[in-house]
Amino acid sequence: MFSILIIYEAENLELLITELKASIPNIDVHIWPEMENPEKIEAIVTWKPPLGIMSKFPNLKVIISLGAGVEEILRDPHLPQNVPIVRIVEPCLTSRMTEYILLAVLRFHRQALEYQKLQKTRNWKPLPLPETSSCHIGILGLGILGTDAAEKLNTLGFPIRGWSRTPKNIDGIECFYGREQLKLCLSKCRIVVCLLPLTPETEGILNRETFSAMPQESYLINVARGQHLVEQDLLEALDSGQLSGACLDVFSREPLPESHPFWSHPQITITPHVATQTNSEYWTKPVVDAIRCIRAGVPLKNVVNPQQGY
Ligand code: NDP
Ligand code: OXD
Repeated sequence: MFSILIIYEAENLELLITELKASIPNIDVHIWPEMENPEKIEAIVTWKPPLGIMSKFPNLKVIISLGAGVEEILRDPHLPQNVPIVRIVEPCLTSRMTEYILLAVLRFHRQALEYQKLQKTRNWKPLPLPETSSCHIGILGLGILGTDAAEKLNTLGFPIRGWSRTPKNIDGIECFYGREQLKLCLSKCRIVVCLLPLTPETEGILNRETFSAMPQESYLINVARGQHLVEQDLLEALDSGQLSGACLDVFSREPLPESHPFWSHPQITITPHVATQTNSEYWTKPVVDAIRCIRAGVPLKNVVNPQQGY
């Protein structure tokens, strides 16, 4: 018997459990904190586990993250060193993220907020149409999510600049890499989308210096993590006109406190960490694949590198 422990508070885990049992022979599935013997647990399926928990399972063979971002797993100082961590990579997670980014980009590009204001005052006032071919978009993070968004935006005619840690070569995308090339990458970008993992290198990367490397009145979309953004620097950049607006899906404190100035800021659009999401229906395949690989002793896919932090 191969024992799996799910450490995640979600509704509808029943579907995942039923499908795991139907897809993999000889498994039993426990839901934290109900579990008889931690020594039996060989796989953990989780999202934001409590600190210190991973050290309790001496026979653990794999940790499967239900989130694409794994910083909440890696922050545990007692994380076992030799247990591989795999993270969810799933077509629906990717396409929903791209939908969100397209919505945020087009809302800004096609002046939706301006027209909303004009409508409120019954003002029939056509604005000059923006030129798509000269609206550069910068995508910070050219991984699974960033590459898909970059390619889809590019097919709409936007020139795309992408930034990653290591060099990349992607058809139609102008690629930059490393800290030295960040400012160069940003220098033409009227819209910047953050799709980086949260690591010690990327924390606070959306700051005053970054904003001032962008053209005046540019637009920020942060769909990665709240801790990428220096909040005060954003407020100042909006006040000074360096940025003309921001669309934020993630925040350093979630839920965003009611008293937070972002809520009522006229140039900030807020959504509650929903740029993309998956649920039980979509988790089964990646979780089953990872458990099958571990049991068969074949290489896992989408393995996290704890040293790199993603
Ligand atoms: P990937 O691991 O596939 O891609 C990460 C990208 O970031 C890679 O291109 C990597 O470079 C680049 N990168 C990492 N560190 C640096 C650095 N120091 N400097 C420059 N580039 C760097 O991640 P995903 O695309 O799957 O996901 C990205 C993030 O999106 C997640 O970590 C998560 O935080 C966030 N997310 C948000 C969601 C939401 O609903 N708001 C939902 C899902 C994810 P290289 O290619 O060279 O390795
Ligand atoms: C993720 C998220 O990382 O939902 O998957 O934020």
